[in-house]
Order: sequence, then C-alpha cells, then structure tokens
Amino acid sequence: MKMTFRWYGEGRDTVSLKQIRQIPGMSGVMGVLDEKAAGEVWTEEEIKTYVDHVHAAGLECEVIESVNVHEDIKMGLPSRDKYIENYCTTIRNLAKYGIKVIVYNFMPVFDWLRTDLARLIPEDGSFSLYFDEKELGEMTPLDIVRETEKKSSGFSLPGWEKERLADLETTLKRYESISKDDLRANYKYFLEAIIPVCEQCGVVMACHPDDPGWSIFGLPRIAHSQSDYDQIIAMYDSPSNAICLCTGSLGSNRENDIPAIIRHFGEKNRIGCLHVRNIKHLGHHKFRESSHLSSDGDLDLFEIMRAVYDTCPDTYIRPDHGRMIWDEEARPGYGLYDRALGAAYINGLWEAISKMNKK
Ligand code: DNO
Repeated sequence: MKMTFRWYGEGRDTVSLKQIRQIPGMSGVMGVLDEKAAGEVWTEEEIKTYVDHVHAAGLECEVIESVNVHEDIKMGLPSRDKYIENYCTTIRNLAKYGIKVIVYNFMPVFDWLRTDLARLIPEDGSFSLYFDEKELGEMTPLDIVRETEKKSSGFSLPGWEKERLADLETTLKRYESISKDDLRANYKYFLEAIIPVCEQCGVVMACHPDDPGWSIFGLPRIAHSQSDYDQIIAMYDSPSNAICLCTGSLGSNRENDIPAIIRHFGEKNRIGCLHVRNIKHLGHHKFRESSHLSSDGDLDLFEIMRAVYDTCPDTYIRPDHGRMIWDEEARPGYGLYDRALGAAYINGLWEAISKMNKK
C-alpha cells in the first residue's frame, strides 16, 4: 500500500507539505489543481509547478484527483467532443509528469453532498460532515449550493466549482429528460474516447462513487453499488478503466458490503486507489462522518484493510475526510489532525495484518 494525503496546493491549503511529510508512513500526496474549472485543459506548466513543490518536500505525486468531467459530456450534448479532447490533453499532460492514477466522477451536477459541513458530535465535542435526507427535503438545489458555500468558511470545496453550478436551474431542467441508461450511454462514449489515450500513456482512470450513494433531487446516478460498477467496468474492458473505492461514499448506502466489494474488484485488478474513512448511520439516509476507528462508526476498517491486503496490496490509499478536532480551522473534511490520526490507524491495521499473514 502507498499511503497518501490530499493536498490542495501552495497557498490553497491550511496543511503544509512539511506537515504531511512528518505523518508516519506517508509516501506522497493525492494532488489536485483546485482552481481548474471542469472542461479546462490542465497545462503542463501548472502541473509541473504543483508536482515540483511536492517533490521538493520529499513526497511523491502519482495520483491526481478531481479532474472534473464537463456537464456537457455527462449530458451528451454536441459540444462534448471539444471537452473530451481537452480531457485527453489533460491526461497526456499529467502522464508527462509521472501521474499514474486520475480520480474523477460521473455524478450529474453535484459532486459529494452534505446537509451540514460542521455538525457537532455531542459525544466528544468535535465537528463532522453530516447528511440528513429530511433536511435536504426542505431545501431546493439552490439552497444547498448557497448553504454549502456559506458553511465552507471561505475555502474552495472539491467538486463545487462556481462555474459549474452557475447555471444550476438550466442544468437541472436538462437532466429531467436524461435517464440512467442515457447517462450510461454518455459515459460509455466518454470512456471509448479517453481509455485508449490512458492505455497509451500508462494512466489508470479511477471513478469515484456517488456520495451519498443514492439518487438526490431526482437526478440519475449510476455509480453507487457493485452492480453499477460492474456495468461501468464492462463499458470498456481495460485495466485503465478502474474505480476509486471510497469506503465512506459507498458505505453511506447500507446495502453495500464494502469488504466484499473491495475483494470483488481487487481480484479483477480494477481498483485504482482508495479513499478510506468511516461513517456512522443515525437513521434512514441520515449519517455523520465519524473518526476512522471501527468502533466509532458502522464500517469495519479491519475487514476493509484485510480485503485490500488480500486483493490489491500495492494500491494507493488516503485517509479520507476527518472531523474538525482540537480547534483546528481548515477546509471542511480536510484538516490535518483527524486525517493524520486516520493514517496512523490505517498504518497500524496494515502492520498487524501483514505480520499475521507472514506467520
Ligand atoms: C470529496 C472528494 C471528491 C472526489 C471527487 C473525485 O471530498 O472525495 O470530491 O475527489 O469526487 O472526482
């Protein structure tokens, strides 16, 4: 396993590369060019600047996240071809600077979504990301965008680029006539164009699951279960067409057995990387993000890591969202302290599992 940490870039993150380097077992970062709008080319110069910073701190940069797919591609509009061409240029540019895995998603309109970015956990006084479908039911899509912006304390949030959400009402209207099958057809069209490019330059595309793992605001969503991913993998059969297995996103849907899903796709060599975190269910479609510890949530992190060890031991992992603890002020979900604790815990599980297996 290669342990990594999401880093938003120089001047854009409260966490420094020096701090990341000092977390035990860190091999590198999962990078992002936070300022890029979906559909834009990521230039060589921008990528080089980011990667050079990471290397200068003694860390690797082999995974990049949130190369966001333009809405026109997801909706299958005639303008999609120019955005797909841009996407292919970005893939080639990233590959030139040593990127091996690209994390993206195919969620219509909204990337991950929460009804609160800082809900108090009464048991210990920390704050975490929180979702309650009842609260969502009282909001319009525009409300949730405004609320999320307001609660983000001035930080940019991955997948919540202003440009993409600017024309929210028109976009939502257009989706009314797009079924899940239409979305799948548009996805297949996209994969048929990009995966050959990835194969040429040695890059794996890792599709992040819908978060939460069900449909919201009536939008079609096609990536939140084992059978959804079986269909995605079958759209273009190639080791370059893989999954970003996010335990918390898939785990938000109680029907998903996460260790079993890891084994299923790990054995097929279709896991590009993992986001590892825990989740605590509080009712129907109501949950909070807990600490990583198994006993604090509803996911069994030991079984998750054992499935990784058995089926995809060389993969990239990062501790996903952390709670806000010790009065830290940071981008929601992306502070230093709780994610560092998560990494230490995952490392501990890994050492124990490795040693048990060597006996
Ligand atoms: C949320 C992240 C996601 C993820 C994207 C990948 O915190 O895990 O924004 O990076 O969905 O495209």
